[in-house]
Amino acid sequence: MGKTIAEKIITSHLVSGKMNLGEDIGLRIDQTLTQDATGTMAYLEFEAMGVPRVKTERSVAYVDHNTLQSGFENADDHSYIKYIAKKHGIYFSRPGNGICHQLHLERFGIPGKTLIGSDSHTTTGGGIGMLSFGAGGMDVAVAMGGGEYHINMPAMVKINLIGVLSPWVSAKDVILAILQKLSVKGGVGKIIEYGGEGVKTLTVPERATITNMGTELGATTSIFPSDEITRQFLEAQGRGDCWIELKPDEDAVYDEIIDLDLSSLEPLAACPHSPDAVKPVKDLEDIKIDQCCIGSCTNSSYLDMMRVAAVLKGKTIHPDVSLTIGCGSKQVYHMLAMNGALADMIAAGARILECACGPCIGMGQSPKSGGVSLRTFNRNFEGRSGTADAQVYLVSPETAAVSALTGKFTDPRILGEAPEITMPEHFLVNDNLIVPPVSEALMETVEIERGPNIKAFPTSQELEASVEKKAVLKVGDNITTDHIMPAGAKILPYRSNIPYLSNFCFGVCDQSFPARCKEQGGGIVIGGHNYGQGSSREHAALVPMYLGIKAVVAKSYARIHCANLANAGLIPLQFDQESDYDKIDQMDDLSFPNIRAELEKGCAVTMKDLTKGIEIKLTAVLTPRQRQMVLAGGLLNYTGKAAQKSEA
Ligand code: MIC
Ligand code: SF4
Repeated sequence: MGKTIAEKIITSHLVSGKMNLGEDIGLRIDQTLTQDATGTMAYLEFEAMGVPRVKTERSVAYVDHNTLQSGFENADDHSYIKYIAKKHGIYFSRPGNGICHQLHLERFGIPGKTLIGSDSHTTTGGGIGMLSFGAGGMDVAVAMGGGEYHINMPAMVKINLIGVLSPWVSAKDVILAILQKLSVKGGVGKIIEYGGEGVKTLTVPERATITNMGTELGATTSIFPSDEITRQFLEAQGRGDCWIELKPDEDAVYDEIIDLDLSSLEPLAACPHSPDAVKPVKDLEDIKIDQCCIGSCTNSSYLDMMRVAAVLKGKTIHPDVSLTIGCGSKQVYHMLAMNGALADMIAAGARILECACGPCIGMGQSPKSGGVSLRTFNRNFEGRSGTADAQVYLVSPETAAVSALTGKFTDPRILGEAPEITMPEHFLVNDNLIVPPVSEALMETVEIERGPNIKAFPTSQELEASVEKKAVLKVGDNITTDHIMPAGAKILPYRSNIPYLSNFCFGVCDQSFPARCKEQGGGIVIGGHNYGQGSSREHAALVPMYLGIKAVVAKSYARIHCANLANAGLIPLQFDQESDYDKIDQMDDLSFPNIRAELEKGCAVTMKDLTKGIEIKLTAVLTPRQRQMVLAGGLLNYTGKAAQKSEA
């Protein structure tokens, strides 16, 4: 039987398990990436493993998230990461160089290789034919140490692209159309592979916009073939020698095939507060706007920026709109500066930001109270912009640029003929902000600097025979990691300080949550469907663990968060009967009388609601390996135990 592209890469990287749908498989990881907001914790975990030099083919530490230095904290983290990189054979991308995913595509990504990154949008690498996954920091630490990365073998879905995009309709509209069709849960447990004639009409950065937001579909990852267009992109980056061709076998079998006619698409917008609340831009045209933000790992390529500059050229932004633009990389920024496009943006009145995540993660540029903000980003979760009641819409760069001129939602097709913008034959390559690893002899001499903000990561204990706790919080469907552990300029600087971060846990839903956990000595969280969607931040598991949360009981989970819970030693439990969710109220007394023995046996878990006097059956959403991890109190304890066993 023929193989899909993803199956081919999995086959060549399979270390353990069988490629049967839903089964736990372990993959060899060729490359890793970290960013600074998750990286500090990942490197603290890596240090705890005691591996002198990373065992991957390439590991890169980027600094792109916490770049607003309004105190010593972020600068301390950057410095720590710089020294860690030097000591352990890791490439270090300095602040100012750009956003990890854009940079990885430009400078390091290789078709056919595996990549995991401590950031959920690592899936961007699928645009260049990499099998790339977002993962928790602990998983990345293990991969850097040469360990396998575990996933459940996903289903294979093909999106068959037909036709060509109409003028002013862009790759962002393609993925928004898919989100409209499939929803934020539509990709769970699936790898989405793009194929069909339409693939040839999309450049690598456009493909990367689509694979980037595969994360918003909940997909395990997304991937495009590696073809002539991929080769041209790599050659233009001076890396043509890494190209290989990758395509599915003629007789590859997919679990599902979805046809998408590119020529039928129109400019779209995801409305507040979910990436799948998608409507045509033309239906929103009465809405006045306050802000437009262009950039982020979704839409900050050279092509995106040139299109924006063409719209802005010779015009002035609307008097009521603030327009910010942040390029994805120094390469893009530099090229715009050289060819005059940057001057067109500045002249039109754009506020140019440094090459970093910036407003996408609430690092500045929060909109005014109740403000309407059009963003070319990938997430519009409530409060993520830093303004609790802001109305954030996700759109293409073309829609954002033209709307910044008119002051209201505007379909870019009103502009008439679209400018002809082509991919450059050669990108401007200057890697002077990438610090390569040093020699083994030098590595040994490196002393790591640790600022006072860097605290040791919290440790967890082995699981006890039984657990009795209160349901300290009950939440609904689609709870994001931004709800559980908010980000933003005020909190992000404390990513390496779990005790401080714990004061903000679940702040978006209920500000009294941390205090209640302290009063009650921890507890259990009750959730709905797709619990933990969004970011890969393991802080959304480590912080609840620090507050004494023992388990989450939900209707279903998002993949990365579910793995992060297990890594932290928390038990992700799922209702066998969804209607049981309605029977539990916040502050009910819950008991799990045989939890340890049940997990050891791998059987159903019994929960008693002592307040209601009822018994509820649950399933632990854990692979056999994860069950052992949870019993040991998390991945680090488990890895330590496994090491002790092999020494004995
Ligand atoms: C995000 O887009 O939410 C982030 C910030 O990039 C996160 C990582 C983090 O929380 O540091 C992600 O997507 O994984
Ligand atoms: Fe950065 Fe935003 Fe991309 Fe996350 S989604 S990596 S915050 S640009």
